[in-house]
Amino acid sequence: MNASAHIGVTGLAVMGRSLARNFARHGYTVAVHNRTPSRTRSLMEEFGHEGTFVPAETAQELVAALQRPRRLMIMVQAGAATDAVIDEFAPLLDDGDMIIDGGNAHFADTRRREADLRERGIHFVGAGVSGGEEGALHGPSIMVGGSKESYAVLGPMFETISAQVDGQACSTRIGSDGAGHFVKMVHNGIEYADMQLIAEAYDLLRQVAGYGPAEIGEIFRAWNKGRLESYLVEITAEVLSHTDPGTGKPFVDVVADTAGQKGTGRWTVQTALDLASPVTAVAQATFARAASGQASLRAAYRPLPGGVRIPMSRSEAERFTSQVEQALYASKVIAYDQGLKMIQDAALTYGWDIDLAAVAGIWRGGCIIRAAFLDRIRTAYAAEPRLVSLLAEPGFAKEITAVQVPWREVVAASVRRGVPTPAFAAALSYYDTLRADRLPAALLQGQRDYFGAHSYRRTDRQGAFHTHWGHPDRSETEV
Ligand code: NBP
Repeated sequence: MNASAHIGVTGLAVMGRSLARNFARHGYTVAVHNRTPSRTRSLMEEFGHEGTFVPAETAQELVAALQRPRRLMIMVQAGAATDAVIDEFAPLLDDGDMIIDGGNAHFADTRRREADLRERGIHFVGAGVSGGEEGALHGPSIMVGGSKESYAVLGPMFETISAQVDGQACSTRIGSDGAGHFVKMVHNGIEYADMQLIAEAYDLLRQVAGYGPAEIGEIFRAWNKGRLESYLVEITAEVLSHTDPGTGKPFVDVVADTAGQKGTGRWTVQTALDLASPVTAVAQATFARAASGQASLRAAYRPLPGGVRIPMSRSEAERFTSQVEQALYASKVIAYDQGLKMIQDAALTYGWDIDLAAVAGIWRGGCIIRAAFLDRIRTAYAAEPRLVSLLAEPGFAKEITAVQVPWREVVAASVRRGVPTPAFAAALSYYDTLRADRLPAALLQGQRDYFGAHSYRRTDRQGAFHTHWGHPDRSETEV
């Protein structure tokens, strides 16, 4: 076989097939392969005319079709399937060849695979690909982890097929080994938080302000013209405006209210616990999905009393709507800030040199959390790469200052009326935790010292101390 292909793609389900077509539509010759050959044949039959494809029935054929250094992209199920495919292909490759895992791998797996393949002279690149099927076909956001050498070869290809915003490609090298998959994981965690915040805003507008789904759809449509402009707000308006054709009811009222998840939100929260990164909005969003699925628990709680229901006048509802917009914006800034801080924490732990301006830049297009305000986040980190928080940037600080009253009133209203707002409340509480002069963590330290002699530090002297709680004089010693 002629080694003519610029890249090979193995795994031609929804994502692999769309990415392969995207490469081919941009003029690359793409060798295509799938464990079950019927998928390869159907790709050729349906889309073979879109560009230059080289179909391969076996791993050997696929490898033989690739130009050197070989670029092989794996788009299979994350986990054991990815290991199986690596085990099959790695022995067929040579020094300097590249395996790119474009699946949703856990970053720790990517670190392990990269270290293993580096020993064997192969570049292993963990590329987080966001945007689902549409993104993969028309321009995803690509978060790449791997060696600089491999990005020098792959970067131009990824930057060609990725989404483009203001003339900039939504693909970048995030850092070495698992950095790309880590950032993709946090992207998905932020996605969970953003979706939950939007869902809570809808619930408030419905249950507190008394609007119907179609009216709320219009409200989201209007919000999408302002600072909340984003893909998620846009699709929310569409979903809320949709009427179920079978029943004539609002679509949102015929959908079972138990939310699913594929696990990347959970990974974000699990990893955040390891890093001691307080991504509380992501955690609440993940737990909110879990709570929605607790059928027997919900049945047990359902008869219990809640808050008060007070109907709102039209003008009160309009005022409340404006407050919800402000509270949603503030909470969203906090959720993104938490995610970006988690990336900074991981960068320190794993030795990644991550440019957050570049991360915000590539999230502006092609991915689910694309939003107008990411451009401001990008600008903030470009001006000050070591920015500790978005709220340390004057523009965001000014906005958060301006929404204090509505933000608090919305959370207070939700508590009074008994409408659950776990993510709104978590975001506000996080804000108040970090701005507090003194935290009750001092009391926690006292408790820990009391029952476990864990010791504490003092505000007025250096050193660690323990109080002898069991002694009548409760004397203190330095430990
Ligand atoms: P799936 O995650 O559904 O995986 C199906 C593919 O994996 C098929 O090509 C299948 O081959 C192959 N495969 C499996 Br399963 N086990 C294999 C094995 N042991 N050896 C070789 N091939 C094997 O595909 P997808 O939804 O296209 O997603 C691909 C990757 O992209 C996943 O990691 C996913 O998490 C990630 N991702 C998906 C989305 C999305 O919106 N779907 C978005 C972003 C990222 P077969 O045809 O022979 O069964």
